[in-house]
Amino acid sequence: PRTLKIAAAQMGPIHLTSKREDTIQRMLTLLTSASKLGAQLVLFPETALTTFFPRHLITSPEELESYFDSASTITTAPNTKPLFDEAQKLGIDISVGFAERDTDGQGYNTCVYYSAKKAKVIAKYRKVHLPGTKEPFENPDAVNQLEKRYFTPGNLGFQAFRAPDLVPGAAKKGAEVKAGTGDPILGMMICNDRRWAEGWRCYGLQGVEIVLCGYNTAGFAPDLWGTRKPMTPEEAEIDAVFHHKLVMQGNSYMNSCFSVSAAKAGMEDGKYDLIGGSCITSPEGHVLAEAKTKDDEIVFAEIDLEDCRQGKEKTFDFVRHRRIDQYGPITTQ
Ligand code: CDT
Repeated sequence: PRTLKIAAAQMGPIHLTSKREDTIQRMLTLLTSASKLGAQLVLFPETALTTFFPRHLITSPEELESYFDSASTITTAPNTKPLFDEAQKLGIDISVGFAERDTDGQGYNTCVYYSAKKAKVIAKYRKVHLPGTKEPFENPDAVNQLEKRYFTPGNLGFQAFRAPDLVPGAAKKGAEVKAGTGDPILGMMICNDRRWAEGWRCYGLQGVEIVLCGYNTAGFAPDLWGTRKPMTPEEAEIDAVFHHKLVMQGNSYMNSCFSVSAAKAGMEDGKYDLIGGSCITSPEGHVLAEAKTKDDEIVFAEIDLEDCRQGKEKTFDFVRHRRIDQYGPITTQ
């Protein structure tokens, strides 16, 4: 077996007025709780360090910059370093989402994977599917999602990577290393990406064993989601959680991988409700663990990566059964 203890660190609301030190302190508390359960890998949400600021039209450049961090200094900047130091001290790998300001001035909705063993960031992902609009909706009561205003679509693709020494004894060298053996094969995506089969399949084709996905999903946002039928906020939230779990379970099954999803949940900035529903799903599509609250909470499961093999080698056996000559439209339109 290649057993691994993994966790989603769901976070309750973070407000425009929240102080970074307080947010980091909450993340440290979550790490401590995860460590007590023996977690070796913990996923934090999308834009885990700030409120989900793309819901606001921010006109002050100084204010806008206060929500961005640099990927090159994320482990060393005084207002984020304590998180990575603690992860290293506890020996826990972490994946953290944040708004990235690149050296070329572009903004990206990014997450990094920090290896405790290597004491450094070993992988970075930039959100490909940016939802929402560049301009606010005309409806003054609409919930905006100005990701297309603040961010550039991700340009790093969906690159799976191995997490060194995450599973003790699993590492293998050279020709022995193939999917299903060796260090765990991971992939990261961010929120809206989870609804798109294409990203999952890119990871599936690289033998991914665990997909990590942090998210901020509005519970009620008819201008964003569309209004195919009128719903109360309560009904809309139930539907949003349903679709969240549907895509995590369905895509885990179709790519024979585990998934971990971590929400930023609850009422942010006084009136913007975000769904909870952080969960861990199995390669057979089952929910192994899920959040019970919409606040700071660790969702934990002990998994065996060998469970990916049934689907990868039998049910789907991608190499044997895929018919790539029939899939042209996927990349041509
Ligand atoms: N943060 C983020 O990507 N949220 C989106 C909202 C979708 S609006 C149609 C999500 O997919 O949950």
